[in-house]
Amino acid sequence: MTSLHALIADITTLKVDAIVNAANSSLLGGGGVDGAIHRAAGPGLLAECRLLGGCRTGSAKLTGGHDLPARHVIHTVGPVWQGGRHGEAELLAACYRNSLEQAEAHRLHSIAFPCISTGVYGYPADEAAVIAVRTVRGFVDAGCTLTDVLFCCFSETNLALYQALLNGPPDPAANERSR
Ligand code: AR6
Repeated sequence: MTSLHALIADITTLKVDAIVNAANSSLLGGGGVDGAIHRAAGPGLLAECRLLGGCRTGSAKLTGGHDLPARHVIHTVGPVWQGGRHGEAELLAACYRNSLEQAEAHRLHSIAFPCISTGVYGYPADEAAVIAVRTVRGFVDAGCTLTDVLFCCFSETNLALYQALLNGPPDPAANERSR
């Protein structure tokens, strides 16, 4: 059984098996949560990222956590919001699913997600939260190694969105993960 929780925190402070980074396709750092993760992890993270050859939008790659309290970082690249008709929802769902696949492949038990794409990339926070919760529920309901999935919010607004979704009725659109 996997428990899903939302909280407000700086994701770089969380002592979990993996934190997820909302990166860009270079994987070489940036602003927002990406910048915060690289600052807190130290130069070893950038050195490891240089070996990865970037990452496509919707995909995910795992590194060590270096100086972070988290053991690993799962880097994923969210879609840039372009109005919603350019496959953004599918790509955002793929970020969550592929990050969870990485966690499961490494037999991790706890993972924390930021609100991917909702900062610089401009994805509407409410729509992004629905996709995040739906995708994670669909994945864990099919059974996995994870015991704890945290939605790490950086604002009260986002926290309220996640709490409403997590405490609300089951989402009929939460479908089984596709492998
Ligand atoms: N802990 C948790 N959440 C945070 C933190 C933090 N320390 N800092 C920011 N957030 P963003 P994106 C929240 O812009 O939209 C970078 O330059 C933030 O409030 O970090 O996917 C990358 O290199 C927001 O809710 O990521 C890419 O170029 C969420 O994290 C680009 O930004 C995501 O905001 C990716 O844009």
